[in-house]
Amino acid sequence: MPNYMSPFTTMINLSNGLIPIAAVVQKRYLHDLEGMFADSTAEDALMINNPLLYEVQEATQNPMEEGQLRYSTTTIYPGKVGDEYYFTKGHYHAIGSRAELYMGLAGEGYLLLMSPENEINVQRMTPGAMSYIPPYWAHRTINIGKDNFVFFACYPADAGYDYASIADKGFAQIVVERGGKPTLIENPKWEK
Ligand code: S6P
Ligand code: ZN
Repeated sequence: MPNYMSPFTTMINLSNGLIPIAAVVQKRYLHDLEGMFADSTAEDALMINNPLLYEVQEATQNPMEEGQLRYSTTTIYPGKVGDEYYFTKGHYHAIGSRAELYMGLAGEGYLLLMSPENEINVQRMTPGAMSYIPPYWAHRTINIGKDNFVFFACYPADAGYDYASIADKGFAQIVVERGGKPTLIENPKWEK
C-alpha cells in the first residue's frame, strides 16, 4: 500500500508572485553568479554593492521522487551588468528527460533555451505566457523590462539541477541592450 500524501492548496499572489507561506525562499545575489556575465569589468564594479538579482519562492517541499511535482515563483529584479540584463543562473535538469512549464505573471522577460547540441531558442514571456521547456533543454530567464519579471514554474520533483555545465560554458548567446532594445548576440565568453 503506498504512503498517500494529503492533498493541499498553496496560495500564490498572481500579480507579484508572492507565496505567503512559502516552504523555502532562495535569494541569489550577484556574488552567487560570479563570472557569469560577459562584461567582467562591469561585474567587478557592481560586486561592491552585490545587488540582489532574483529570488525563488518554493510553494512545496514535496519529496524529490518520480511522480511528484514541485512548483515555485521566481522574481527577477530589473537591472543590467554592463549592457547585459539580469538573469537566473540557468541549468539543465539533472535528469535530462524532465520537462518543465513556466507561466508569466508580471513584467516582461525572455526564456533563453539551449539544446544539448547548442541550438539556441528564445521565448518572450509576459503575463499569461505559458512557455514549455521540453526535456533536455537548458533554461535561463532574463528580465528585459523596467519592472520585476515574475513567473510561475511547475516541474517534476525529481528533475534536479545541473548548474555546472552552464557555470562552466554559459549559453552560446546572451541578451544585451542595443539601442534601448533587448538583442541576442553571440556570447564572447562561449567555449564549446
Ligand atoms: C526549476 C525551475 C525554476 C528555477 C528558478 C531559478 O527547475 O527552472 O524554479 O530554479 O527560476 O533559476 P536557477 O537557474 O537559478 O535555478
Ligand atoms: Zn528547471
